[in-house]
Amino acid sequence: MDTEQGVEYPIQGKPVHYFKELDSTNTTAMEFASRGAEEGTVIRAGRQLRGRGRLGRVWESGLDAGLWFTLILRPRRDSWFVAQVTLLAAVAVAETLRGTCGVRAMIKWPNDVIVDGKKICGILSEMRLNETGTEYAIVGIGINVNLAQSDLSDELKEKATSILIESGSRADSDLILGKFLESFEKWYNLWQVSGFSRIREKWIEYNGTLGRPVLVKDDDQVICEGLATGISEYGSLQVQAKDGTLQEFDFGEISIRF
Ligand code: BT5
Repeated sequence: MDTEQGVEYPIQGKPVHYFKELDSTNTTAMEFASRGAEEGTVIRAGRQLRGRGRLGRVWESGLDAGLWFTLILRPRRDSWFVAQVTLLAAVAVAETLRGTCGVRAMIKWPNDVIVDGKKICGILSEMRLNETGTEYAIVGIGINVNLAQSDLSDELKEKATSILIESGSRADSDLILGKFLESFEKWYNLWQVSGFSRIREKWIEYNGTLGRPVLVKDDDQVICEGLATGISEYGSLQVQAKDGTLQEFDFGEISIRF
């Protein structure tokens, strides 16, 4: 995959646009991408006034103590496969937190990275299609870096954590971003050239989902209760339902609750 010039789809070394404050790095990244920003461009904010999760949920990021950023991609693969970028990004975040911060990060399907059941990172991917396929995809990532327990809202106190809380020491967000981009570039190149299978293997190694009882929800309605048993070749979650059937769920707007 490496060429003499470097990797085929370079992600590192591209512009990182830093803003002290934004509504949402995903919104600004979409504006940059629509105006032609190159693949690998990063939009980063010190804090976000309207950080977004999925389904219009709020992502708390009003403090300058996290790493809130969005990466712009121009994938060559069929748009059908682009949803896999969320799983790929989760693998790169888990690898980075383990390797750089000594935090035992696990992946909760599809878009969370957790430590001992508490969320340390959330991922929100969005894409724009055109007549020929994917015009661009953006991957928004929020990592709680130096948030103290007292920085968390009452709603999050029991269900969120940070690198500071887990490791007991402050971490360097610039270093984490650099290591993430290095890891992401490696997995992204593999994915573009040879598909999802190696990422799936790594996802399984880092996952904190399989073997656990899950409630699968679609738009806050529970649609299945059972045991998470596997992840398909495509990346969907396989669940052994209580009624004995084996069911598969695509990323869509599905979330699971342990
Ligand atoms: C996500 O949504 O987890 C995706 C979060 C993506 C955030 C990044 S930050 C940079 C970029 N710009 C944006 O505007 N967004 C992206 P979801 O799976 O829907 O989870 C949302 C839920 O996570 C909320 O309802 C809370 O329960 C919880 N939550 C909110 N803020 C959190 C935080 N800082 N840490 C941990 N959990 C949080």
